[in-house]
Amino acid sequence: MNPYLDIHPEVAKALAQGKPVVALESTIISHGMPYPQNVRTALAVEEVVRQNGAVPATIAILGGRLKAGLTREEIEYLGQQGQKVTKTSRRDLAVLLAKGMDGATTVATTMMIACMAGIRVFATGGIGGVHRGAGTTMDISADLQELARTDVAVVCAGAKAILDLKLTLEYLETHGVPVLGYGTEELPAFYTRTSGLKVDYRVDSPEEIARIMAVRSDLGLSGGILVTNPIPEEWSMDPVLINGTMDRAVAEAEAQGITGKEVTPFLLARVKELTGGDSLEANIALVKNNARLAARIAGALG
Ligand code: PSU
Ligand code: MN
Repeated sequence: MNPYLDIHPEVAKALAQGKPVVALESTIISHGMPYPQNVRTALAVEEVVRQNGAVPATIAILGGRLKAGLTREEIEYLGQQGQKVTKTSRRDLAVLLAKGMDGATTVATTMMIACMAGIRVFATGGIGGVHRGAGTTMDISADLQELARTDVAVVCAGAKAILDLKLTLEYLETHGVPVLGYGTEELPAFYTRTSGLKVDYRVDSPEEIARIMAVRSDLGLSGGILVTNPIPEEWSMDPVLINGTMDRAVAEAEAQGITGKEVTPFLLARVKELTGGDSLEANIALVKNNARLAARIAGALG
């Protein structure tokens, strides 16, 4: 038993009975969306997981405890705290526990805690990646390295074009992370279904993804897989408009000298401001869509 980990009783019961469980991240709640839409979305996403036959486990750090599965009150608390909560990546984890602090978990730390709890499937919106200009800034999200080492399937809508998507794919290839496209050969780019880049393999059912996970486990291959699930057609945004907005946000971040862990939250907030409510609506729709697929993959794992 991990002495730092609290598994919510409903999650623990499902895991003990071999029932499907889906992990959900909390940086998307604290840093990814404004209050109160963040709380409403987090609860709605949990509901989508349930409707698709799995138990949701939203992951965070509260009072120095790793939490797999949160109460409504805990989700409400994180949503209200917003950016005051520490955005927690791998390097922060032990420090936060030692200090008894709260932390919102990124894709990287949500994967780590899911793995500690025995949860194999995780749904989010977008992952971090290689930033544009990484050749000089070396800004590469710890999410990628975590995908390389931790055995969790991450279901996302691709990554935002605030990143260098081509270099992100190169990095994942180097580190042996398969990038699967759900019903598509093309890498989706979060707000849009297209990026002009190819995924490694197209997959067409949750069962197929579960089979790939089973074979990886049989072979003793460590590391995650990335399942990219395009935003539903009706929510897909105009690529010219959204890409122009992202270019502008990236230029502003550079001009203002934003660095380190502040870069992604800054870009997310600017894109949201510049597009008004549209991007937020699209964001909520794609997270729900990913939660649905993740629940079905968890169900197919058997
Ligand atoms: N990309 C999004 N939405 C998000 C994030 C990324 O489209 O909410 C969050 C996730 O929690 C992700 C983190 O793990 O940002 C990556 O941050 P960084 O680039 O600093 O590693
Ligand atoms: Mn970074």
